[in-house]
Amino acid sequence: MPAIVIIGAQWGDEGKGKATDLLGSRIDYVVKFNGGNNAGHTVVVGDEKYALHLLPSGILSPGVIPVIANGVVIDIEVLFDELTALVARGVDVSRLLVSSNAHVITQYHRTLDKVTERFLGKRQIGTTGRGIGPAYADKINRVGIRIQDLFDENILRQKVEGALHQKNHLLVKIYNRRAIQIDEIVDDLLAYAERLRPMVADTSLLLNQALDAGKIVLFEGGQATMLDVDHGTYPFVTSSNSTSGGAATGSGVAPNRIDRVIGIVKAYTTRVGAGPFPTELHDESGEFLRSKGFEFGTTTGRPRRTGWYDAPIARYSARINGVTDFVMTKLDVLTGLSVIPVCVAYEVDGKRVDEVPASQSDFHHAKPIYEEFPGWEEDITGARTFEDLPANAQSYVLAIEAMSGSRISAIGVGPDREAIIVRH
Ligand code: 2SA
Ligand code: GDP
Ligand code: MG
Repeated sequence: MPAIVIIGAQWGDEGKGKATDLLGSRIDYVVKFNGGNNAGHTVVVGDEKYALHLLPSGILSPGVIPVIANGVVIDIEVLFDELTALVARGVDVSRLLVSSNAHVITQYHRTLDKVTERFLGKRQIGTTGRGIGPAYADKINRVGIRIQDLFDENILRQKVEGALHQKNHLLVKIYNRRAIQIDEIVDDLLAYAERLRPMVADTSLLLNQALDAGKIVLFEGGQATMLDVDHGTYPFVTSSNSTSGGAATGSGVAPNRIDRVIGIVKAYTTRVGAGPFPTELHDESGEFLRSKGFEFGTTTGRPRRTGWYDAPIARYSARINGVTDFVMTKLDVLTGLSVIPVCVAYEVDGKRVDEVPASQSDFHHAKPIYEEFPGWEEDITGARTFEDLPANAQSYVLAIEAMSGSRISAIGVGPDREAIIVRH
């Protein structure tokens, strides 16, 4: 199984780090293929807790080569801040590779992200404000700046000029802001060039050569399926392909080289930012999940919206991503509930709908149809085999597995690294 993709199967923050940990020492490369510093992955190593945003989690494992591939948008200032903070904690960051084709997030992308949100008013997406959308918009609009442009001052200046031409008009005339100076941006970017140069590589070539040599490559998805720009709840999505297909386009490794797709699901559901969320709870059960699951954004600290498990979404994810295995996290958070509802289908305009509706308006007013499962009181954080779980917890997992379209091959029962049950 040389190429493995890990993706979030809901709206993110499923705990992807746990699955990465499970694969552990067998991994040679960990590749970030989409998104940027909007991501927030909490990784616990021994007694140390790290919150990673732009860097792939492989940066924390001594034997692993971490790669930021072409599909990522890079805020270079953030990149160096994250690297410096890790170095201060004794982490060796010298193995990091960065694709020369990755795009750059600059000051004007961050500004545009914030002003666009402000002007959307009630229709806000609730972005992380990191400049992600505007940087991808420039990429698609062919006025983006790539990492390789930093090594040719003439080209860089021309590209920044091209990128700012329309934006300055917009900023000054529409948003009532000051124009951004070309020199300021060019100087900022050039100041990073020499420090960046040793990390920059043709990462697609290197990854393909690594696979040819039998190495194991793990693709680590940022955000999640329902936030994918094509397959998520558009426009309430991020601006990249966070589904498994994004691993191929975002890295230059062909789809037929990918052997396994691991979908991560939480035992319930959370979402950060605006957009439809059929099983969302606005009562004390929602508060229970938020406080017990510590559901606050890793990047922005925002409280996450919480709700019950949604089986049609898991099935949708299994289908879109080609999930070969699910890892379910945070089963322990449900301990203490007397009944646990699971959404098995929706009601749309008085009719039962078994799959995620293709029409966004239908999804916006889809009402969940619940099946209720009995809960358990026992502490399950010490369970290490499926049989260690109370009977009701076992039934909950088996019922969800039957509805979700793929096998649940591991179950997270606590935040600790070793708090996991692997099913054989
Ligand atoms: P953006 O900034 O353009 O990508 O925002 C667009 C939508 O995507 C959502 N989004 C996320 N959802 C969950 N987790 C994310 N990462 C952080 C975390 C979030 C945080 O791990 O906790 O700290 O707030 C993430 N990144 C983007 C975002 O909420 C918008 O709905
Ligand atoms: P990611 O965005 O998918 O990488 O997830 P985040 O790091 O944003 O959020 C997941 C959080 O859940 C982290 O704080 C993890 O330490 C925590 N976590 C992961 N698995 C479990 C689990 O099985 N039980 C509990 N209680 N917490 C977990
Ligand atoms: Mg996260």
